[in-house]
Amino acid sequence: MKLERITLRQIRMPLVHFFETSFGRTYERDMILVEAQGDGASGWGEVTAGENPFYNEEWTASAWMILRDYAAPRVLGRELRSAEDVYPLTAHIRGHNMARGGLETAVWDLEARLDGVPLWRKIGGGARREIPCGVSMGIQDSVEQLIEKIERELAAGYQRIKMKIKPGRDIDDVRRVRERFPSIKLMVDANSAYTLADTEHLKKLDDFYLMMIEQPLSHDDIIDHAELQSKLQTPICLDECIRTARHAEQAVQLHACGIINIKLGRVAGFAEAKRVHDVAQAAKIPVWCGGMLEAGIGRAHNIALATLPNFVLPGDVSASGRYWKQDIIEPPVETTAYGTIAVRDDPGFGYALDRDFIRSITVREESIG
Ligand code: OSB
Ligand code: MG
Repeated sequence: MKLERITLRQIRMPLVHFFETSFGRTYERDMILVEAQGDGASGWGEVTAGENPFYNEEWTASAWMILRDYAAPRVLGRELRSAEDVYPLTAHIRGHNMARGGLETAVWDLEARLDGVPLWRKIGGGARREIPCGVSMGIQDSVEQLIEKIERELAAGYQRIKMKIKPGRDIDDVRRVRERFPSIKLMVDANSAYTLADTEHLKKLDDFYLMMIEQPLSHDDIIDHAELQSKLQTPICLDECIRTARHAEQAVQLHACGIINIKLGRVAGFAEAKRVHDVAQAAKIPVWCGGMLEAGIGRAHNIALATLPNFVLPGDVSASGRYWKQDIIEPPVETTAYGTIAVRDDPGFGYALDRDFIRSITVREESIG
């Protein structure tokens, strides 16, 4: 397999409802689609970076430059034995995993299409025919609003609820939600809003039999999480700070978490995501697939990833309609009445692209090669 051309397209899509985390509010997404062309076919990937460098160091504009000036030139024209080769070819770039991952996942899709097989098969998945789904609820203007929205998501069948927390919107909000829904699978995500000085405060969360507390401490920390985990009954789930399989190994060694959230972009694509998955599985740590408010391509890649065997917990991958009035794929991602997404068997990521719609929302386009 040899890449002849890589095309970047930046698309802009308003969210159906704003999404608030401890680091800010998002109303509209600016995403880069990566089309990798070679051997007479095209594969597609999506860059999951945010619009600002607040979740990690990347944002849409930085990802564009990394892809154009560093990642694409390192892969174009090379004879690739498989998509596995992309990760080492771009490993010279420090950080910028989401930019690298946008290209890497496109090459996996290309390879699957060239072989005429679904992406989930290409990556070694297929442990389940339907993936279990939860939803991630942003911070709302009031807890009443949050409760109302949770009611709707539970009625739609979603299997677990994640609520975002931040200082000032944590213990009391969680208590209200738990009182209203005594037996649902409930978890919280702090997106690095606390420090070890908040240990006594965070221990109050142990009263609400949460499934897990996601990334309470710094985005780049593992050691303090180990310290905090030793004082909490609730399992810690790591997100931001697990950027490589080596980080997963270190988290295991230090007992820093009981669960890991795997995001394709954060770990630079499928090859490293599989290695993180394998490290966690060997340590008997369950994993689930996180989300970054993806459009259809990223969502479809997440579905393929979540068919690997150790993705045993409901993830943050949910229906397109929760985010978009119209998605860039056909059909949109939909869930069953009992909160799962059926895995598709079409070649590659399994959905058709709505090219006319993509063209209509493209704000920038550039081809390399
Ligand atoms: O930490 O999981 C996170 C969205 C943007 C940035 C970080 C996170 C999230 C989510 C949303 O929780 C998951 C989704 O619904 O796509
Ligand atoms: Mg998170």
